[in-house]
Amino acid sequence: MSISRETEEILADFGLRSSGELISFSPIDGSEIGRVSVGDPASACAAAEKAFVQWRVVPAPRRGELVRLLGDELRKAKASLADLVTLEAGKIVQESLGEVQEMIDICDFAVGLSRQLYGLTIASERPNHRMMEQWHPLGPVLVISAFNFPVAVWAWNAALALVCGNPVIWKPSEKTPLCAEAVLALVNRAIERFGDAPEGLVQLVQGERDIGEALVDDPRVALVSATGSTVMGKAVGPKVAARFGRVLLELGGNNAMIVCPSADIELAARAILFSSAGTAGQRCTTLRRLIVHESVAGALVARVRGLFAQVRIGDPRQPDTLIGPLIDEAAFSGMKNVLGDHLERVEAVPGGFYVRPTLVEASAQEGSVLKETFAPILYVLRYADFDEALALNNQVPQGLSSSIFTNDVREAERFMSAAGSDCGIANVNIGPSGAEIGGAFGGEKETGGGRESGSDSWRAYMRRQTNTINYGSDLPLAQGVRFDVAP
Ligand code: UN1
Repeated sequence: MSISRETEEILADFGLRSSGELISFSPIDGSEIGRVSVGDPASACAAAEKAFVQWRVVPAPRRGELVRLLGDELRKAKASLADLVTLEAGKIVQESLGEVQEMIDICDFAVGLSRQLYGLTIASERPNHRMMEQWHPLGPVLVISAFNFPVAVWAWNAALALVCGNPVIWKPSEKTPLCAEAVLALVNRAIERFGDAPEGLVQLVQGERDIGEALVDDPRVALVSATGSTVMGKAVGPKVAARFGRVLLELGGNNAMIVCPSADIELAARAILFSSAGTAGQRCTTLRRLIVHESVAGALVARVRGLFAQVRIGDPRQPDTLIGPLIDEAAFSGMKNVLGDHLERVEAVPGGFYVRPTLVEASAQEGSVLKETFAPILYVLRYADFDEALALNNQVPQGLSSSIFTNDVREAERFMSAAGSDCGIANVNIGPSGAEIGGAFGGEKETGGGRESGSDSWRAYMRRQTNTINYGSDLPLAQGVRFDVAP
């Protein structure tokens, strides 16, 4: 069956038919697999503003019920949605299933959270006074998502935004519009079962950059949560700041792994394969720099080279494939610009861009080693002294994820200490990618500083209100200030 026919059948499962001016291509063979219509940012913002007025007063646990129903729909449609992710984003089926599971997990998390949007009670310095903090809904949340996680990253944001009382507008990557349509179909099923959600609570606005920009500039959007390149973030951040809106940025990573003399080399090699070559190197958490102690470098590099030579690259629908295609020709050119003739293209499926992961021994951390190339290139840097390894980990503009392989507790603890890794994520004896939803996800420096998903990331989707209540018959002022009118 052709890829477009396969896509058509899956879309039919979601009650969808392809039509419109925006074309989706499958990275598997470059063929057209469907079309969607470009959305209207202004009417979406107007509808979201109206929906907000109703949704913000719905009790949070009831809002959680909608997210519970969404999780239920996702469980039922897990296999078909994963297949669509594979067809449109080129991920292997295992990873696509994992991505949908990540959506289910965050829904479960958000349902629990809908009964735990806690504020503090604060001891007042004044007699007969009470202080407290409340968390109120913020307003419409715009989610800009990238092709590489075409459904999960939206879910991290949407599940939290909804229980926090906010409408959601989704501008997905123009490379993965069909996945977004399918998710919206599931949202609509959940909304139907829920019964009385306001119209316009969850909207999809398809389009290219101009559509994203119009949404970003709209003052009715209270929070812009954007995932993508640092270049995109540099454009979005100042625009939103100029209108005093809120941003949550999850941008580029240039993630390292330090491998120490005491490390379990076989474990490290397996983690390196998954984190550098998995998803064809197209995760923001992908391992891009291997900082390895000179005493173990020879053995580890040989082992990783062996794994790269042997890993199965090809059609992501095949169960034994570990590495699918790059998203498109532009991604291939980006990799070619760095590797030149060292780039090994794999002739897997005609029309697709399949590449072999490539290890590059770098003598210094400079040039392309400092940049995020969204492709499976792994730079190797050798170190002699642990301080040098830590410095190399941190001496890049990005600060998303990092990891260390060591069995020396001092090295592990130093790596996670205030003077250690400067990244938002620092792992021990696992690679830098493949995070669980329970933790806060995001990073520092050019990664943008935002935190999504678990822990207390929900606070970014709410506004904090401090309340002081006087239940006495006097009016004492804070700091003991006297301001009395003479009798
Ligand atoms: C991304 O690439 O934008 O930690 C997100 C991971 C995934 C999320 C990656 N859970 O690799």
